Amino acid sequence: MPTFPDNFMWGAATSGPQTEGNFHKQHQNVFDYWFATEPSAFDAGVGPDTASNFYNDYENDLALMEQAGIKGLRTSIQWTRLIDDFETASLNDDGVAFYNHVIDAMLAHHIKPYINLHHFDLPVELYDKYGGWESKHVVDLFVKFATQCFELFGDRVDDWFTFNEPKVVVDGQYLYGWHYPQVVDGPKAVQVAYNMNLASAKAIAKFHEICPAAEKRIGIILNLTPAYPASDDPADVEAADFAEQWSNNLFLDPAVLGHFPDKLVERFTRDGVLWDSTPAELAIIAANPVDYLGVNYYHPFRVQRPDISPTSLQPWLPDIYFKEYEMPGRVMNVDRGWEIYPTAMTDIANNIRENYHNIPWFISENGMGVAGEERFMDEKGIVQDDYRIDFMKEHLTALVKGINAGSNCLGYFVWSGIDCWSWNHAYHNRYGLIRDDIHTQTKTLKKSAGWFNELSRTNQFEN
Ligand code: BGP
Repeated sequence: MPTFPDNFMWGAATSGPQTEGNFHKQHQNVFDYWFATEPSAFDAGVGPDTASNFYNDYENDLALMEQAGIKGLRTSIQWTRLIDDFETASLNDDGVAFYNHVIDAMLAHHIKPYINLHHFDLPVELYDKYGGWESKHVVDLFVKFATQCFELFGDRVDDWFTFNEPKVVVDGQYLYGWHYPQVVDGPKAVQVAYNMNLASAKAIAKFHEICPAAEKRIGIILNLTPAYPASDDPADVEAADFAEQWSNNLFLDPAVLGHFPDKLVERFTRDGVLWDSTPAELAIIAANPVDYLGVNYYHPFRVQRPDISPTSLQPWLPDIYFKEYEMPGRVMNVDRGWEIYPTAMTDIANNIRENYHNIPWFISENGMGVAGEERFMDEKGIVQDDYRIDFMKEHLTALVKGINAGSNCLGYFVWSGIDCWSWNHAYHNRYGLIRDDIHTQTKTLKKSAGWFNELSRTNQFEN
């Protein structure tokens, strides 16, 4: 029977922009603005304005999470809610009161808060004025916002994260046009990656000044997608090696080891796209590694050699070095379009143990998004989501292998506690242990919530 260490943290993850709704929010983030100007970019024209109504319903939502055995909740503070003036980081009273209440309510429900500071939600004003993460001024504004968070909530919150999936910001907002501002520019994306690494290190430095106690810890959340070559042909292996560096090590190495991967720096230098950096900034990155890591894992990255020659693609894009590969026979989550490959959990655990000082880490997101869950409701209205339970079992079985081999994994946070708004896909795919009927804002525990509660109580499950 898969069994987890004592004190293993059984949690759930979500984010401010995906749950709160925009009630009383002063500013728009890039998604709010995009929805206001182009609602058709979102599934069924549903935007983040109401989301899961967490702003109004957090007491009830947290009570249900407690019933689901969720002992830790990872959510985020929205920059656009907490701050009135981004230049001075002056506070918004309603925002401060809201996050104070939420944190107090989590503690009252025996749910440990894990607070993240950025979940894709750049204030649109900072894009309009400065180009967002292209700008080092925005790096410093983020640090001012982070400082306010540590000072306001650091007394009650022990566990912090600077960014959720900064690589998705690089890819989605600056490289492939998935997310607003839909910039498609390789060299800018490279600079954005550097700036976000710098912002994380600078915020970590501030955190340790403001919250020096040993039980206070800060990390970064990375979506690690292990890159597997399509074959053992050297050209495929080399492509996978680049994909691993670009997709994973670009943030993992500076966060944990304090420096960027040499191979990547060499390639960017050769291609004339290396970021603008200073020795003083690189020293800040070197001096401020994370205390621990959050790892979001959903799917692997299958890679083959590129079919374009490096010189033919102008302007520069990283795709000159690799191409995604659809492995025949792969198991798919058809609704989300992602391969299901639990073994990668073991590979991630081993990689962190062997190559990253066996740093403490969590699975900070893992979950199964399914469309049309009404189909699976029983006569009492309970979603019988056995597929979600099976998904968690398979991934946890692979994770426990890594833990038994010595990996220092401290917990598992399922995505998500409650069905929430998912960027372009809005409410199409549901991930929650708790169902949200978005028409009535009624919340109901799914079958998986009962299973999770048992897991969290016993630290083990029957396979
Ligand atoms: C991660 C994000 C989450 C969440 C999840 C599910 O990348 O951190 O915010 O959305 O993916 O993905 P999606 O919502 O695109 O189905």
